[in-house]
Amino acid sequence: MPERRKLIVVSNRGPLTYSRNDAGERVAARGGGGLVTALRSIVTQHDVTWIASAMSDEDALVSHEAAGDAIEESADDGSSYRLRFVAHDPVAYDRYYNVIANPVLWFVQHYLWGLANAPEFDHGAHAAWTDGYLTVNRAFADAVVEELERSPEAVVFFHDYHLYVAPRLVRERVPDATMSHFVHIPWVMPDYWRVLPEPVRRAVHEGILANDVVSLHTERWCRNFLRSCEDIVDAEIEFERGVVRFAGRETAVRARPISIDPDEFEEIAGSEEVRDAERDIAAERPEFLIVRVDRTDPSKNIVRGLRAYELYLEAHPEMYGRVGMLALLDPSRQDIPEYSEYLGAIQRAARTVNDRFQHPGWLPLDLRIADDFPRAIAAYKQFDVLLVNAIFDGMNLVAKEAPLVNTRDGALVLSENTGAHEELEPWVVSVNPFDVAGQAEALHVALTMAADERRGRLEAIRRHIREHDISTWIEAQLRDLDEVVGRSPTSISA
Ligand code: ADQ
Repeated sequence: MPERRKLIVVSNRGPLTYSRNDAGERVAARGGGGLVTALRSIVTQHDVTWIASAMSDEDALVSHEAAGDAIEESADDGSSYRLRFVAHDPVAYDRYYNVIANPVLWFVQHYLWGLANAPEFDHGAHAAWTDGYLTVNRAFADAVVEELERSPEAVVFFHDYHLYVAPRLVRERVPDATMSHFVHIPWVMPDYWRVLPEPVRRAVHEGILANDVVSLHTERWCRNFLRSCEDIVDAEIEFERGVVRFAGRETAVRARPISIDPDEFEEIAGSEEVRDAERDIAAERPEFLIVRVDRTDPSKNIVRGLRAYELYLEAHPEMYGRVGMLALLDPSRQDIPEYSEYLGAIQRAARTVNDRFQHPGWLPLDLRIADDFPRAIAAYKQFDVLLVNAIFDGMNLVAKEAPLVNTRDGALVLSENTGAHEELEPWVVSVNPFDVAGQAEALHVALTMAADERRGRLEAIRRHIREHDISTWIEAQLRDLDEVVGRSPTSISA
């Protein structure tokens, strides 16, 4: 067993959120999303204080009742942890989340703009930066500083693009804090960061460089990070060692690919709810089933994936009636216009496929837009081909989860721009996310791959995931922190 450590985990979304049920009682629901899924196991292994935004009115009330302090919570397996909600001003939070974090930073870090028409960084965006993103980051930094006063030996573990500025604000007040930041999404080339006004892109880089360690999923994102630190804030870089020197400090940059908890996942796959959903899918499925599971996010490239399936059907009339695609899409970020428009585009593309090809007794594409986790896991068990064609994706956990529980020796068609591709490349059918003709051909290759070939590849993926699971990921990051702790300030200010 690894040594138990005091950790302060800081992320926008917490592991659970409270609401009231019909009887007026307070109930907790598990938070969704890749980050929370991945981090949940950390509370069982270490002494964790988790700082997160109050997402609901009830969360804010919980925070108010605790006078802003943490409450004791327990994980599914009974291990206890401290949970501290930060209740933000609703207008500041809306600007931070719905104007800057998701429509700006997420879009930058997945190259989602064609620059001829977007973005326009207007007065509203400038105000959202100063009176939204910075305000919320300041509130997070205040909470971290208070927790460090309580437990000075704790290490701080920041997560993701919502919190780029907070580390610097903590460093200014607690110079010897030990801090690490994990970025769950890609890091883009320096010139794309120049879409953002100079003070904004500078604040992002200066903020994150206040950490002792910055980790990303892949070597590719690390290289981009090092290059952009050199270019945007003129930092001194040692590319070979993965070190950035800036403002008299050193930051180590490491590739630490996130993973899953295989045992927990197999348990979920065997649950009653998932087996019920699987029976439904099995009763309706055609001979060959292509599956995709995504949030309705433009970065996931769903529209091009549907177009590729249309091209595949056009080229393979022999498969009519025998093949089907099941697209399980969790509606995401619908308060943001780009996301609601994207959902419309998905529905139109789906309509085109079915209008062109369906005939009595055969629906080529079954599109389900719903938040239905058990059905998603049931589909993981049933696919013959899993399609993951993201434009860019930090890792993509679906590509790791689904092969683990699949029961049909299914094949994985995987975008070369996902973090998962850096690990799984030898065993997947690789696709370029923009090449819809190539994706159509890849579907054909995957659907006609010999059975022993499919089985061999799937087993190799499973072995890799078991050998590189979520605890490996967490322990690697704690080791990275151990390496930097104890460095004297003089030895780092070269
Ligand atoms: P996401 O963009 O959310 O994550 P992904 O990695 O595919 O993408 O994770 C989605 C997760 O949600 C999976 O664990 C999946 O099982 C789960 N899920 C699917 N349907 C669900 C539902 N209806 N309810 C709840 N959960 C559901 C971001 C980055 C990724 C990175 C992860 C983790 O964009 O690149 O892999 O964080 O770092």
